[in-house]
Amino acid sequence: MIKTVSTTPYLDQKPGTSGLRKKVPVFQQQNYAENFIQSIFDSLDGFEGKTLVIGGDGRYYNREVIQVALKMAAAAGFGKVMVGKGGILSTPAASHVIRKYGAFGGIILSASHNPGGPTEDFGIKYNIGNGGPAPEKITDAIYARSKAIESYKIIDAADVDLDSTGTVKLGAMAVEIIDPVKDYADLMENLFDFGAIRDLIGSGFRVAIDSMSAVTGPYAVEIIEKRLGAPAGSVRNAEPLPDFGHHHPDPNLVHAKELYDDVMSPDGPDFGAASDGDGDRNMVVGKGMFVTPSDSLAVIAANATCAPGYKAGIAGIARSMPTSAAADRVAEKLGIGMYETPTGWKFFGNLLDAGKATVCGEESFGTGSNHVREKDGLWAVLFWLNIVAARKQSVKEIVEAHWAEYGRNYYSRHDYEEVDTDAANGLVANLRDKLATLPGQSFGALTVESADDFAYNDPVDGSVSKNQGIRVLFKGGSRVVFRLSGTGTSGATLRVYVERYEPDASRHGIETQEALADLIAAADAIAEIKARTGRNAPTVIT
Ligand code: VG1
Ligand code: CO
Repeated sequence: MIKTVSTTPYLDQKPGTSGLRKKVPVFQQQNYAENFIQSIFDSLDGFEGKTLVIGGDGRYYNREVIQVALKMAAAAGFGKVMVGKGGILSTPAASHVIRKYGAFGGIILSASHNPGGPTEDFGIKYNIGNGGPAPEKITDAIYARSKAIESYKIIDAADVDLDSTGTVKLGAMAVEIIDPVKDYADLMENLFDFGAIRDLIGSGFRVAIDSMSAVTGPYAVEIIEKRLGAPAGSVRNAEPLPDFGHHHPDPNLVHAKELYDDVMSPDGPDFGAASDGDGDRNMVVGKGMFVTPSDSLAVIAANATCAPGYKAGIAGIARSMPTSAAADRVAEKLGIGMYETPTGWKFFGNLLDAGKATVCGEESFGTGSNHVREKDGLWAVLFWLNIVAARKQSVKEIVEAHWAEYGRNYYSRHDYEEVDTDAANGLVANLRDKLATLPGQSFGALTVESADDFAYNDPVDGSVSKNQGIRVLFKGGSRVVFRLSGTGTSGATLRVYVERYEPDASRHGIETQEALADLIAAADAIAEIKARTGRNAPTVIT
């Protein structure tokens, strides 16, 4: 019943920041998905008879690849596969299921915040037994294998019905179709004070959640409406659609603008939140206050003990290098460890496993903790609701009080999307060449103090990751960071991260872009962005 099919390698299956992401037509090439899945299995040891978790964000091509992955897992010798009903599992829920049931690992089918549909994006990611994204050692092995693969194994069998829960046999392997929501919702109920949040909502505090027609819909309806008692309809765009309703499922001020405008309107909700395609990102907005993801990490860390699951305090904080240093000030005050990692959640896994960090965050709308090994959108939303309920203050009051206590890190990211790849590579190469000569140079009133290409030494396993983003630090503590995206699927995306620390509370009310204007001009002067990309303005500002 097991067939061995011969194949030829594709040379472009290098996993990026978060798995392999390509346009659907690329994945639809003959044996493309099969090659990559076999390359994953060939890079792993000792899974015979063990359990694999499979789920995805419901985007176009999800169901087809799940059927292939199931039949290949059976041929590879897994004992059991657990799949979310309908092929659905949000990324944090998949991480939790892997951990809770002691699975060997998991395959998550998602291209996260990238659009979905027949000509849009698809992705495959492998997570290890701790529930987190495979570390570079494994993704490098998968890539190497994909360039040499000559055959894959698959069993000949009918498709599995993904729409009814229960266990069926696929060859010698068991396939258990599970409720994708329940385990995750139970976990959230254990971590947060649902009673206090229920009382807050019962007292008339209005919550609006935009699931952006992506995977979090069923989770948010169960948790926010059913368990926490928010009125029906509090979760909008709650049905996961294969093309996300033609939207970009990226929760930020550009793509979740409708929700933002709604919360900012005089009779709009008190609290708004949105999640991305696979449910690991979050945007939090309070009336009159958009919370930057970097601030969100800092506020959550500073108020962690409000939530029952974190009552004992946190052991440490980790953030990606481009994320603002707002959380560093909290760590300093709490006297706990602070870790600065490269972009991408895979770098947090070791710190979480070793108990060095409890909460982690990225500027890209990602926050999470040691409850799973992925960032977690709804977790962050619930944490905020828990803090609001415990402090009996609005989001705006909480953030302003935080700035008054710690100072404010003005922060913005400018993305230049679908830039010509050669132009983007040239820009970065030019920056690298300049690094040594930048210190001492002035741009307007700003003088460069130091400049480097960020390298990370993992304090747990000693591995080194180089070339993780170019940092230019100015005297006084402001900085700009440049790096190329590792999740895009067409051309290159240049990300420019800009940050200024302002301790003076009387200067905390400035509009962000205005507060950063001189740094934005310096970034252009240093990297020659306009000249090299031909762009006058960023595509997306967050
Ligand atoms: C982006 C973000 C990064 C995040 C990654 C995956 O990567 O910047 O912080 O971890 O997406 O998030 P890049 O390489 O494009 O900058 V998700 O929600 O796609 O799983
Ligand atoms: Co995501």
